Amino acid sequence: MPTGNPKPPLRLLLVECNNMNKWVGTTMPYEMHVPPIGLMYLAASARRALPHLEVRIVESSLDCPSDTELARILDDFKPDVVGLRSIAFFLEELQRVAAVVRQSSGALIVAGGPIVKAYRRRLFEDVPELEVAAKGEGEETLVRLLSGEPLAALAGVLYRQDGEVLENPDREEIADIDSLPFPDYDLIDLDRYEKQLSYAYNHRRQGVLLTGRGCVYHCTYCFSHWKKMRLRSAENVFAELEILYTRHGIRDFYVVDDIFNVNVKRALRFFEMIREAGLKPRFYFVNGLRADIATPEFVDRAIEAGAVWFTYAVESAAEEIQRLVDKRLDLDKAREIIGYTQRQGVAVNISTMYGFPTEDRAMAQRTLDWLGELPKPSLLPYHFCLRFFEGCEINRQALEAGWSSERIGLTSRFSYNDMAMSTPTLSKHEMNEIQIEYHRRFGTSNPPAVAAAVGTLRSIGYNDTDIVHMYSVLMRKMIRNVNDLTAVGAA
Ligand code: B12
Ligand code: SF4
Repeated sequence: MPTGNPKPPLRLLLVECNNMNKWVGTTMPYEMHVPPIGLMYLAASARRALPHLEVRIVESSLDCPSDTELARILDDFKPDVVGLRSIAFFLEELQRVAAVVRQSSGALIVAGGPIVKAYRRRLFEDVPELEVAAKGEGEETLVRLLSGEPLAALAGVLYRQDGEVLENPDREEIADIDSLPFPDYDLIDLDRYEKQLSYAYNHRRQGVLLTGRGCVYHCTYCFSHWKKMRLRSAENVFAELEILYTRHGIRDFYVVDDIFNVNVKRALRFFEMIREAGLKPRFYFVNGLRADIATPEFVDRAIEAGAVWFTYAVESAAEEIQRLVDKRLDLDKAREIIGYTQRQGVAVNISTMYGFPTEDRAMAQRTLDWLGELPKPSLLPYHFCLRFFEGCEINRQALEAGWSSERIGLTSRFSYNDMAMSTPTLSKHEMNEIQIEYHRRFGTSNPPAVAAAVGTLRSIGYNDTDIVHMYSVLMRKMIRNVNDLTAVGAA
């Protein structure tokens, strides 16, 4: 018989507010869903600190795309607090979720994630139901909030009081991120995520690894809501991987760091630990690796440890643009290591963009021609049009270059797939030309490029279903059969 007077459970519902239809932009049945590790990190810390806490995590586009489904979840779980994570792009979804929560429950509504840094006080105007918003890193803030710390004393939040929005000072970021508990996989259904497309467009039991927070570089277009760069130790990352591998049967790990290879020594130590333990995972570096600090040794050891997918962030091959955005990538070194990685037979993606302030057609052309010097095209055929996020230095640079603030503000609400808007130095017609040339030379209108990419994908374990679903999303057309792919590409 339990004795004493245990605390009544406190119920926390965490909702990833996203709308995959808006993102993919069509009625495509295949959607990308990635385990929401931001919320899984929050849940792990909150559960460790508050044993009487009951937590549930849902993803709005997966679990409750309709208001009725969301209301049912609220009615069933009866949360005391609802925590919402979102990004600027999904403001309308955050609004929808907050409105349903308020209609169906009396729970405290707290928001977090990149949307808070992007909108700050304005978020309270756009989301009238919002009571508290957490800036930046959320673990400590959430634990203290749930523990009952008065809002006035709680660092790292904005909150509504008597019709006013008040802002407290930022919270100091956790210096030793090895001290954080690992994201809580018990709160998500891995089988369900396996049915969706992963960040690398395949169907797998997905492990998501975040081995560091923040970046040492300061590219002017980059939206980062971490202040200082902090890395987990190789030992700590390996310990998480081992648990996911042995306890959860995960073999596929998607690394979502801003820049995984910033400390090469740490990366090599991590790969060595995997080799020594005899584990056979597959790694997908789905976010940018910095090409001019990657070495053949890094690539070789990564592949030995199971890496099958590398993404190098180049952005522009025009030196003026590299200087403007303060990326200053050594393009010769980048060309060399990208070619080297491609020759190892793994998937290599090259992130490039156009539409920078002051960039004209000739500068944009240099990026296309530079791509033409590589042994192979990027496996993912994306040539992005630059998007602007509130709070980034590049917005000021664009204003200086004569852009209207309205034009700057609008772009963060677009998906990568949406049509680009002209700039003072690049007309819409020129942007179309760039996209057409990109796809004709390197992308989906180039049958040999598509066929080569399909060959690489097969060699790293993609089956026909993965490939058909992946290309249906990339081409925004229903592809029925892998053999139809080159024909569709040519169309
Ligand atoms: C993985 C990822 C994806 C994945 C998965 C989506 C996801 N879960 O975010 C995919 C590939 C689907 C994706 C797509 C897109 N993404 Co994305 N993505 C990321 C990435 C690389 C990592 C996110 C992550 O897991 N971070 C790690 C966790 C621990 O951090 P977190 O989630 O922010 O959570 C912490 C805090 O924010 C806070 N917190 C979060 N929620 C809450 C809630 C409460 C209640 C509290 C108290 C605290 C709190 O506490 C958490 C722990 O400290 C980030 C870049 C980055 N460095 O964060 C971009 C990023 C989030 N993506 C971004 C964008 C723009 C997109 C797209 C719109 C791109 C496009 N134009 O098409 C699409 C949208 C589709 C979608 N579903 O999100 C932007 C958002 C910018 C903005 N101002 O809003 C970012 C910041 C990248 C960037 N620098 O531009 N993305
Ligand atoms: S774009 Fe990449 S390298 Fe540049 S600051 Fe952002 S994360 Fe760092």
